Amino acid sequence: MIKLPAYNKLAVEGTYFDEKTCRACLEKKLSHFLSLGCMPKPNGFLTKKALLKPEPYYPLDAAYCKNCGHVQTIQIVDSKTMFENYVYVTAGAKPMLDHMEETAKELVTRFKLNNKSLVIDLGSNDGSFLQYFKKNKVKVLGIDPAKNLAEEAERNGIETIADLFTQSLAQKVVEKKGKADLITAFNVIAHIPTWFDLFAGISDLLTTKGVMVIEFPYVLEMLKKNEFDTIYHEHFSYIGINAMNVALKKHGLEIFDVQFFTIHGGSARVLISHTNAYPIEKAVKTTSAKEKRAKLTEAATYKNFQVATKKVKKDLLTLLKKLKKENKTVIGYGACAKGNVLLNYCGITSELLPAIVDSTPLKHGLYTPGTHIPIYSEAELSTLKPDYVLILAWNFAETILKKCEPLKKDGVKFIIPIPKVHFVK
Ligand code: DWN
Repeated sequence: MIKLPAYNKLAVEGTYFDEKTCRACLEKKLSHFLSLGCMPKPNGFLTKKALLKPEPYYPLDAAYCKNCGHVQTIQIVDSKTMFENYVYVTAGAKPMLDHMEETAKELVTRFKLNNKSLVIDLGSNDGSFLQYFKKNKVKVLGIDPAKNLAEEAERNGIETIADLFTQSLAQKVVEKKGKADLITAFNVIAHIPTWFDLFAGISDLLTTKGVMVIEFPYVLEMLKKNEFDTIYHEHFSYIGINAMNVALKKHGLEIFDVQFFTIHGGSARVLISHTNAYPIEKAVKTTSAKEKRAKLTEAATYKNFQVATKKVKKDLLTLLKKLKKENKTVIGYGACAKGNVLLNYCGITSELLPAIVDSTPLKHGLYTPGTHIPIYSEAELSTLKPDYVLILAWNFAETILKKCEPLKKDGVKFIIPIPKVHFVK
């Protein structure tokens, strides 16, 4: 039985339930290792009017499975509540678009996709990823629960089903469109709580030699780099290949290749097929052995994570309070889900961080969930006259710093909060 810290019940307004079963192996051997307190929806950006209304809060705790080493959140918030109207837009981050374009080219070549092939993207967002396949004359279909983004994708010429992916939806797609030669799911699988329904659907939807390509922030990177702010209610799972294979094998699927990328703080990309459809690449064996050495099923592996998380909170608050006392202005860069987790966990409001700039037009004029910090366009950064910039989207620090070269030359200093609070040299 998991013993959770008592929460201030008054803060907890949202509806959720505590998951006691491992998402990957279905064993009831979860062990709690992190509490981040009560959180609003990570992408629950607010209009000015909505600031006056109560916001649903949910406790946020993480656990690992003592049986298979899978890492997951304990509290499960209803997917529709979180994803139905979504303001995270793939096109908001150019490095992600470049990464997707590169990936589409590689997959079209590797699997000889052509105008007879069907590619389906799960969590297709605004259709950005599928555009690159469409350019290669491949047939495409998007599936995403966010109605607002599905409409945007349709406007971009990408046929999209606005719904959550389930096995029954997969079967309807097979009837209408046939089976898929390639299914992609980039930064999506962590957002799907029902892995068994998901992988049953994939098994039905893939052709005999069909391939599913899943990309996700890699659990060993998260633990190594203390990326606690990537733990939030949208991310039900924090994924390694050994635990994922446990779930896949129950549906006659397996991982036959794995690659690693620096995007999103360190991501893994796995290629999945029906069992024995492709030879298992050496990278799968070496990665599996690395995960075994990481002892993901043992308490000792997680014991420093909460300590390091508390240290980021203490150091960041000390620094921001010191700068405020010195009448220095600190502006945030990147109105992102991980930034909202960090700000809510630390209790940082517009008193210490008066504004945040972001490249996503959908977010301009909105306010951050829980902390109510106003969001401006990147072009307004200089008019906000920062002495310091706190890079909340630290996973894109390189791109952001390039954009801020002129400010850097004017003496503006840059702070990155993860893995520990530090200044950019
Ligand atoms: O899994 C998820 C990841 C992939 O994306 C989703 N659950 C939600 C979202 O998480 P996030 O909001 O933390 O993601 P990003 O992509 O790290 O957010 C970056 C934010 O920074 C975006 O709002 C765009 C913004 N940005 C910017 O203002 N200037 C990004 C770049 C590259 C820039 O130059």
